[in-house]
Amino acid sequence: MANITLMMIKPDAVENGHIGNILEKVASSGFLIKALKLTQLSKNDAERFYEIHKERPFFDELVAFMSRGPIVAAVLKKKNAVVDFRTLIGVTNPSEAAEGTIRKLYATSIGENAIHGSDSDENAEIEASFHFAKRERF
Ligand code: 3AN
Repeated sequence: MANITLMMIKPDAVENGHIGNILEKVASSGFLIKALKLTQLSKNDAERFYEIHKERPFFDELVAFMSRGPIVAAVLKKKNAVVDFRTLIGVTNPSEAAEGTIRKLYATSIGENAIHGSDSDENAEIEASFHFAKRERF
């Protein structure tokens, strides 16, 4: 079992001033920060990151949203990181997310849903490499 996941605090949550609260919740839930940066995706970066969704009707909206302002990217470590982090963030649609999850607390819509977490161990490694050079990962 791999023990890392890739988190992004999305532009909506950064704009709304939630970086500190989200990092505190992540850390107090047992995730160790192994890489961390404030950065901004270009349109091309967002298209590459979400390539798997390119045929979906919301793709253009998703790319515009994810590239409109800064994000926080992080590699997080914990036993069973991918599954446990997706539990912590809640389901895609914040109106259906469980009480206490990050999306329930901080997301405003299914499109602007505050936070990303990798959906598999394989994608966690691909996404970590997308955002971080080797010397930025600890
Ligand atoms: P998750 O982030 O929960 O794994 P995915 O992988 O299905 O969800 O979707 C990736 C991102 O695409 C979501 N985080 C959200 O920003 C956006 N998205 C997903 N479904 C929709 C939708 N129906 N309308 C608009 N944006 C969506």
